[in-house]
Amino acid sequence: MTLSHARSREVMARARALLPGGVDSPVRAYRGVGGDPVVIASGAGARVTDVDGNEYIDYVCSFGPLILGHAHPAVVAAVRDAAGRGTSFGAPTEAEAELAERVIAALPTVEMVRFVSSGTEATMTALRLARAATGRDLVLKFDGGYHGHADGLLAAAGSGVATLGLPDSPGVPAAFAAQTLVTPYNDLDAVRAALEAHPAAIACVIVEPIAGNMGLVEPAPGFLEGLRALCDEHGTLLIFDEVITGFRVGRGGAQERCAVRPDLTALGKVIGGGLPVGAYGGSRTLMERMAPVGPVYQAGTLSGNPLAMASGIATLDALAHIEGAYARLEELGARLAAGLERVAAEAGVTLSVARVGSMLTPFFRDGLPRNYAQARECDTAAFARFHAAMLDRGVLLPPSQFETWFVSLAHDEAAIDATIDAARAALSEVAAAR
Ligand code: KE4
Repeated sequence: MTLSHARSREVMARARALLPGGVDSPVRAYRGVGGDPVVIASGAGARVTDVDGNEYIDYVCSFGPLILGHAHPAVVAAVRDAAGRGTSFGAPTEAEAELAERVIAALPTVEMVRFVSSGTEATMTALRLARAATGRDLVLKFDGGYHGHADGLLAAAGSGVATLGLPDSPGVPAAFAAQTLVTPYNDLDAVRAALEAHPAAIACVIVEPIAGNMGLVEPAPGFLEGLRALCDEHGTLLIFDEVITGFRVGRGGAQERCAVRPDLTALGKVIGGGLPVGAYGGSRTLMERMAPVGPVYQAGTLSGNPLAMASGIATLDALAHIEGAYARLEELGARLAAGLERVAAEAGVTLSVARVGSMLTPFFRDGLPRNYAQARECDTAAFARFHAAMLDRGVLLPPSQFETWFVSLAHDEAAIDATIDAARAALSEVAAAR
């Protein structure tokens, strides 16, 4: 049964004349899977409805923020209530302290935090703070790690592991990219080599403690601990980019699960509950280097916006008051992963499913990738066929093999089982298309 997408196509034709690719963020344009994106009209719980009236079980979940599902009553009420009192003041509000207290109470290494409006701002500022604190200019990131679109973080790996980065986008000056070293994820030797090749010159290592932007790639045993030790040895700060994992893989994020203590943490997504919020935090000593207390500058007209704060507070409070929330997310994620593996085996399709809690990525390759080079070996054509076949069966997946699926607390066994049934048929289509 092929769904009608006539109205989506009409809206996208109009949007393409107004917005590059008709979108405000490139991944939404479906270049990773081909075909036309569906235009979403509304969401409720685990489902979204497009402008043609087609309903989908949703695993995009806004790429992570909607851990409670769409239009959660408590979140909607909090945002409506805040809006009625005014949307922005350019002045301190109590809600910022309210959300800050919740974030600090949850994260073992965060004594002080500052809110911004996106994950990009959070990581960009964390790097600036690390550079100011160490007096060093170079930073190190990992191939396949995505930390937002700040110039210095759009750097691709240089020729060797210790060579300086190259621009990963036109418009990024070579001089900016050259301040960024890029090494393979899960490769401590490469990090050690880079630190030794640039003694006392690397301000920080920024890492996704559970990588979500290659698809989901877990840290190898000892990798994060090894980064901590190498950073300590070289006077380099360790930054955990927990924009995805913060409050997603547990109340204390990945840093609580792995018991590795970063010097700075970047946050976003869940702490805004679907409204624009990012944050960075760490020790009081480090954070009080930030203006107006210290000299390191960062600012934002809508930083700490009352509606975004209300959404974040409502989301974290709902999470905290749902008995066994993370155990439930683990249960639903495990059910989905096991079902996908089962129906792939039935269809004779090679699929390796990576999962941590309610984050998962089925990789169309034999074996779980340990880094971006291995993730890129996936059969992305097969993923594209799978994505289209699932869409046609009422399941909305992130439109790229290199993204992570998200399960929310609004998903239930019926939604998961319906997804697995759709996957059984979709994977048969993939197998037949070979
Ligand atoms: P934003 O600036 O998009 O709020 O956050 C940037 C960011 C930082 N760190 C991590 C680990 C991230 O995953 C992101 C953004 N994630 C992507 C999806 N993989 C957002 C989706 C998009 O770009 O449209």
